[in-house]
Amino acid sequence: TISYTWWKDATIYQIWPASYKDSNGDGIGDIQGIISTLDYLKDLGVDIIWLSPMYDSPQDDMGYDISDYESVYPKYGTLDDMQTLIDGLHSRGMRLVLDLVINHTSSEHAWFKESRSSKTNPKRDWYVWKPPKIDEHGNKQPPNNWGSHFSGSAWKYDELTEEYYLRLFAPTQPDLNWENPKVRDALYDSALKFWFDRGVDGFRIDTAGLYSKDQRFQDVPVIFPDKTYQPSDLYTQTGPRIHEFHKEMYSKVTSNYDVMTVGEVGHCSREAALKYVSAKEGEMNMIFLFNVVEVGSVRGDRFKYNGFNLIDFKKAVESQGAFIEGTDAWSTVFIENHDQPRSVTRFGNGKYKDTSAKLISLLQTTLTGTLFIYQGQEIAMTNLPRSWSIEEYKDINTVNYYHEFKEKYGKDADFAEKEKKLMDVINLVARDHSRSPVQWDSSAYGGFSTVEPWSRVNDNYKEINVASQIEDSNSVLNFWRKSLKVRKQFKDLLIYGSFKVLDYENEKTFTYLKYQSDPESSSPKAYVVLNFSTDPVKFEKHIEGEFKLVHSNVSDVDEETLSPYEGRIYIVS
Ligand code: TEU
Ligand code: CA
Repeated sequence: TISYTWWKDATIYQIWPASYKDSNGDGIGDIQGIISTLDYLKDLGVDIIWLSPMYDSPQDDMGYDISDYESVYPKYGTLDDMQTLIDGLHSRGMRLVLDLVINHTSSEHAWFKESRSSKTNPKRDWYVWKPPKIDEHGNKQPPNNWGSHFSGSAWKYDELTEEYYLRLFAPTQPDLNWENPKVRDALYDSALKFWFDRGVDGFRIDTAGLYSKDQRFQDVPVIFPDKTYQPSDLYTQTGPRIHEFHKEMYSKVTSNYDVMTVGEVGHCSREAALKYVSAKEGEMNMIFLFNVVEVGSVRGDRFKYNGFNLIDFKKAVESQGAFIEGTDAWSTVFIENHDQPRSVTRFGNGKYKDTSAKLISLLQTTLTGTLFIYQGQEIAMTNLPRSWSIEEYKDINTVNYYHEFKEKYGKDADFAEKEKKLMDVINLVARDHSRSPVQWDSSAYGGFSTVEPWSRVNDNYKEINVASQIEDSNSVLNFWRKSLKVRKQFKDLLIYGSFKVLDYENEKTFTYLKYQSDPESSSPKAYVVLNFSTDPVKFEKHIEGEFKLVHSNVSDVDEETLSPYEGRIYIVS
């Protein structure tokens, strides 16, 4: 039996506030800009908005460095604007999910200012402070060899009290000490309850696996031959108390509201995933795993990229969703977000841009789990042009990586060649590609703003924008609108169904079944056929039965052949 819930049925649309829509002509997106598009989102088929951090912040990591949980970054708007957004969504039968960033705060947060002020301050152990290690030359060194996600050591030395503090991300993102119950209770009050009491319907929980650190703080094995550090998720996803902390947060706060939580864990075992999101565990409702978005990447280093292949992609799709089958757990379907490049560039093909974007829509809308789409994905916004230089990239992850790379190899005779290779990878996988302003129309700055925006608009805004696609029945936007309707129409198969790949070894096609009872039974199934290649391929009927075509991304469907990047959904009885 299927247990339907609003957060399983939903299509969730992620908004990156800085780049979505500028309503007051200061070049920065804002909450009033979001409010002005609610009918557009409703009409697209969006049920819930996930709004990335809009709290007060120095913006070093674009809002994932929060200086006051109970506030709004002034350039985005006010607490009243947030209430208008919440009410505007609820009046349309829609909902709002915010971003919960509680592994760390900004170094500008009042808590950290107190904590760093002296070793005896009552908030000293609200963060993770350690004395330096003294090396054989008598020099101060970090307490261990942990590496940051944003390059360099995971420890920042603080002159005032002559100690290091832990920062798994930027030096201005000090990790909170979750071992301290006062920290946890303060977070439950000001990061969670404050917003739940204003009608927020849930949270996307940032770095949900990192809060519990092994308190021995031992060195970890260095895994890359060039002796670079590895990021925290290779050793802090297995913190001894992580499930205890999530159970406490659920029982003390989340369980008291009709809300949902989705944890950004990224990498973990199947057992851990089931502990995080089985209903009976009482931790979180669903999980973001990075299997699909990291196909071809070297684990732990976004910019060490080995290239895409379809077989790995099929395995990643299956492992990200099928682990919940036969359990009371739930998962997510996504292929873009603010940390990922544009899917049509990464997994599609610029020469078949619209067709491959629609193919990705067929894939995403036929997979089991809660579906997330990212702003601009619905109109097939692409990565930034390869011609743009490193100066156009603003994301701390990209900028730090480039500078560290230049420090390391800048004097090499073949640096120009090495730099070109790195720019090729940055041009494919940097987080900046999803953070350029949304292209609303062909007017100046893509209709995002009336002045030059904080981040350069992609050069192709005249060809790719919402306005030109709204009226075009053959546009990617209208294809997504239909795909979302088809997903709901056959939700028992497409949202809640089981999954079986039929062509694992095929290097060009990705074909699978979605079904309710078992693949052999005569009950209706969805039969999804996707050609992820530039070649026409033979259409094979892997199963018997009456085939009814319900959606495809080409107008003339040929019985024998799939054209390049053609996809089809059949219901087979
Ligand atoms: O991301 C955590 C995370 O694992 C990724 O950021 C990844 O490690 C990073 O992109 C480096 O490749 C969450 C947020 O999604 C991200 O935007 C924040 O920068 C990060 O946490 C810190 O809050
Ligand atoms: Ca603005």
